[in-house]
Amino acid sequence: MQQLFTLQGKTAWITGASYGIGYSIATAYATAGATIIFNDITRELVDKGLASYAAAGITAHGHVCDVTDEQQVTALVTALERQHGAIDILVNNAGIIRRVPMIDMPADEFRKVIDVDLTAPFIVAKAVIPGMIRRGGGKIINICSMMSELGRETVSAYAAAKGGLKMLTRNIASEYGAHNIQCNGIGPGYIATPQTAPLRQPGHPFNDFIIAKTPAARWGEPADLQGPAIFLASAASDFVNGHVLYVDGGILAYIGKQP
Ligand code: NAP
Ligand code: GCO
Repeated sequence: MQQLFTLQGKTAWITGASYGIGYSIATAYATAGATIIFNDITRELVDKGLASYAAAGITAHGHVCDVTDEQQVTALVTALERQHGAIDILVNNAGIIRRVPMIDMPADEFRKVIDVDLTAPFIVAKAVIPGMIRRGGGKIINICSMMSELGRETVSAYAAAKGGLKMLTRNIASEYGAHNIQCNGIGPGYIATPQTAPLRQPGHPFNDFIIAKTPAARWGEPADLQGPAIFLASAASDFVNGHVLYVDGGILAYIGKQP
């Protein structure tokens, strides 16, 4: 049964994984036997990530690549496939958020969020899928969000992107399932990372709100995503396709604690 969950001999590329959720998923994959490739947008971040992986005893391969730049992505995939062979597992993790009331948000800022959170997963998956087809299959995992299902004030661009990412996930599953490619999503709840640090400040009303909205009565930790990520990257999920696995402590199931 353990063989179902091993990643031994697999090559995994996790985008934007110098820290945060991507780093946590990458360390779990390394522990499960995978070779780890990650990218980030600056040399400084990649070096920071390499140091973190090394401190955890992991020999990771780090590359500077802006996932919104199709030329950079295509060149990196060519180099990775030459060095490692086809990429077995892709995690589209890189993402940004801008919390601005919609009517105050400049269109170019809206486009930037869509570019990173939706267009980039398209660009990276488009570059990786041909190699997966040649190799006889692969796993694609898109990091979606509560905002793939729910809206809230100030996150219109992010919700639009993550809602689209859910449907892109389903479409890749539909279009490439016949090539033994499984494409699924992970929908984290509210996780304690730099991205949510502004919401977790002591006394911030949103902090209390999320605790009341989460049956687990706590913020998630990046480590909470490791088991689900291994499941979706392993043979254990070979007949799971087009699914978004919500790892949210129960938020989507719960009306919230009575004040
Ligand atoms: P994070 O701490 O902000 O990390 C995001 C990573 O992506 C950073 O390393 C960032 O680099 C990188 N990145 C951003 N734009 C990039 C680009 N154009 N090219 C390459 N790398 C880029 O975020 P996180 O909390 O770990 O979240 C990771 C993913 O999970 C995101 O897709 C996010 O939307 C999603 N998510 C997060 C939560 C949560 O509660 N934290 C919940 C649900 C879903 P920089 O430092 O240069 O920006
Ligand atoms: C926000 C938060 C959320 C989380 C996550 C929830 O401002 O509402 O940043 O969007 O990042 O996406 O799943």
